[in-house]
Formats: sequence, C-alpha cells, structure tokens
Amino acid sequence: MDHKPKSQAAQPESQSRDRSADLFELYAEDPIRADEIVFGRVPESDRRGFLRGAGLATMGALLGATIPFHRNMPAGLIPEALAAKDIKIEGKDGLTVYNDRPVNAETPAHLLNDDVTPTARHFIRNNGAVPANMDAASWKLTIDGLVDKPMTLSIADLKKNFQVVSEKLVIECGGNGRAFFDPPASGNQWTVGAVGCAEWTGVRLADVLRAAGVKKNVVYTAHVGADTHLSGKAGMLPISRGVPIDKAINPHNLIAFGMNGGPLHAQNGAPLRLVVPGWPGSCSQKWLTRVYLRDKVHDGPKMTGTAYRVPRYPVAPGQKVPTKDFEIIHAMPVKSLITSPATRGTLQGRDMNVRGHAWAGDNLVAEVNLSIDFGTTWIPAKLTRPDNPYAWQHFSADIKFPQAGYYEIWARATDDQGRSQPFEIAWNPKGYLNNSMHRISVRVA
Ligand SMILES: Nc1nc2c(c(=O)[nH]1)N[C@H]1C(S)=C(S)[C@@H](COP(=O)(O)O)O[C@H]1N2
Ligand SMILES: [Mo]
Repeated sequence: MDHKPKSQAAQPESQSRDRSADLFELYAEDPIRADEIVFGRVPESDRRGFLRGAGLATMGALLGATIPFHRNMPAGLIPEALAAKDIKIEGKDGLTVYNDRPVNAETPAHLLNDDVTPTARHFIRNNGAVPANMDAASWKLTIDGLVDKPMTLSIADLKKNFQVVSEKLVIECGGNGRAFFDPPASGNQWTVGAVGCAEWTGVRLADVLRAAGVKKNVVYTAHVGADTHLSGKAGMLPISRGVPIDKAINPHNLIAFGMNGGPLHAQNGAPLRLVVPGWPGSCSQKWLTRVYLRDKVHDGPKMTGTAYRVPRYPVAPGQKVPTKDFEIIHAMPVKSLITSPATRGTLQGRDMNVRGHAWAGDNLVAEVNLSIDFGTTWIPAKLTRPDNPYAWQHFSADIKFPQAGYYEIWARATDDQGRSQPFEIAWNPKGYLNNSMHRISVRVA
C-alpha cells in the first residue's frame, strides 16, 4: 500500500469531488503535510492556521463559494460540505463519514448485510492520526512490564512461534448508538453502524503472554499503538487502554495481521492490531506496538475520567455525575441489527424476508424476535449459532403484512443470561452502551 502523501492534492486547479477525496486521504495519512498544502506553511507556534493565500483560494474553489469567516477556521478543518457521505476513503465503500481528523466513519445498516463484514465496509474509529509508517516487514511488537521474559517480536516471529488462527470477531465501539440519547451525549453521533464482524487472522494474545511469562501480581494489560496525537506532540498517546488479565487471556483475543484473507486496512490498524471481541472496541488497539502488564488497573489516555466509563448507579438525563462514581465498561450488552431490507423502502406485495445479525458481549444470543406492531406481538426469528465464539449470529424471518400502509420492524435479541434489548436505555453522560432495539420502516404498497 502506498502511504505517501498524494501529490495531486497540492494542485488547486482541480475542483472535483476527487480532489476533496485526495485531501481527505492526505489528512488521514499525513495531517501536518495536509495543513501545509491547504493552509500554507504555518509555523508550529502559529498553528491556528486560518485560511489564507493559495489555501483560501483552493478551499473556495472546492466549495464553489467564498468563506466569509475563513479567519476563524481551525487548522486542518475540512469543511463539513466536503466531509460528507460522499467523501471517499481509499478501500472503503459507502461509509458515513463524520470526521476527517481523526477519521470516524460508520457503516449504514443495509451495507452490513454480509455474514462476514468486508474490509471495505468495516467502520473506522480513530482517536489520533494514522501512523506515517505502517510497514509490515519492519513492524515490531514489544511485550513487557510484569513478565518473566520481555520480548520484541516481528510479525514474522509471531507467525513462526505461535499458532496462527482465523476467527470472525465482532468489534463494536462503546459509543455505538450514541445518536439516540436525549439530551445528546457529546462524541461521535454514531447511529447503529459502528460495529462489524470481520474475519481476523493472527495469533492468540494469550499464547504470546504465556510465552512471555505472566507474573503472579499482574492485574491489567496496557496497549500502545503507533498512531500519533492530534496535537502533533511526540510521545503523547491518543489512546491507550487495557483489560483485566482474566479477559486478556481469553483464547479469542487475537493479535491480528490479517483481515478477511488480506492485510489489515490502513484505517483499521495495519499492519498489526489487537482484537478483543465482546468488549468496547477501544480495547482493540490498532497499529499495535506494545502490550505491557501492570499490577494495577491501567490508567492510560481514555482509561480514566468519563472515557469508556459509565455511572455506577442510574442517573437522570442531563444529571452531572462526579467522575469518582464512574466505572470502566467491561462486556458490551446484547444487541441486534436489521441489515435487510434497508429502512424506508417500499414493499410490493405482503411478504418480506427480514434478516440481520445479533451479538451479546461475552455471551451467546439465545433468541431474536421481531415485531411489526410496535412491540405488541413478537415473531420468533430463525437464529444461527456463531461460527466461533464472538462471531455474529444471523437471524432471519419471513414476515407477512396484513394490509398496505406504514410499518416499523423492530428487532429484539435476548442473550443466554435472559437479558433482552430495551426499547430505550437509561441515559448516561457519555452516551455509551446504547443497545436499544433497532427499528426500520417500510411502506407496504
Ligand atoms: N491505536 C488506536 N487503536 C484504537 C483506536 C485508536 O484511536 N487508536 N480506536 C479504538 C476504538 S475507540 C475503536 S471503537 C476501535 C475501532 O476499530 P476500527 O477502526 O478498526 O473499526 O479501535 C480502537 N483501537
Ligand atoms: Mo470506540
């Protein structure tokens, strides 16, 4: 893969959508260089970088209008009118792009209909800037901290010394569903598509930790990736999370170098990442360079305060909660997604096949039921067993509508602990864990 900045992004005369796509890619790959191109060469001390000169002309040409308040535009900001759905991320298809810096993009539900999520349709959640170097041949992973034998391994070493396995594993952002909270919770306004189930190939984290020798007093892992902080400050990590050691040694956690039979997508952590399924996606460190073991709960960026944490007790919508009353999110709750048909369609006839996927954190999904009458009666769907633990289970049902009109189809999964998806979940300050039922609508002609 070529990760060098695309030089054509520097040519202001091009005014097409492609031009904005190049810009977008450039921001994802090399934000400093992109700033130089778009905003002109801005000294480090003055990186507020309002548009000027050639940069201003370029942006104006792209937008087809002048920007009266251009002096207020923060450095690196791609105008909302460009950073929209139709922005193309190389190797991705149909994602709804919310942010360009960092890149955040979710997959519309109907594009998640495949049993295994294609690489091109796996969502992206970045907290920092994608590393400049993603070279697999020279990549190194260090395992250290409270281990008997600290190790530094290449990807070739991982393949040679450990069993290579492939598993279909669900990664879901802890904030998936945030858009449905009222009052709104700050953060990416994910609807339902910050989730995917790709087939990942790699070695078991547990095998690697065992080889390093886990010391008796280990409590938690700490994960480090090569992505850089948006401030540009060297040594500042955008995110570093970990998991309790008993979760870390679950045999389904992978140190992955393969995605759907190919390499990892650059935005999904190439060339090496953790996949810790069933827990918030943030535990699955991308661009993985180091795992170290600690004798206390890890306190890296996005582990403390209100990040990936929820209040210990129910709170009223909008209530201020002291950070000491937050606890770290562990497993994700039971959830389902209707992936066919697409919402807001029209049905000719009365019969419809409805299908989708369900998953349940560390548990199995026991059943999925559908309703076409706003939850009054429920139709049991056929549900598959997962191909491996932590893989999506697929449901389908044939539905008959009694007459023409507007219908909603609701899906409700129940896990093997007897827990079901609610219609609406209790509000929490950062909008995590929203597993309320997925609804789609259809007009029956
Ligand atoms: N190094 C690194 N790893 C990371 C992140 C990140 O910003 N940097 N984001 C995390 C979050 S919050 C999520 S939800 C998942 C998303 O994985 P994906 O982008 O491959 O879908 O990656 C996690 N791993
Ligand atoms: Mo996330």
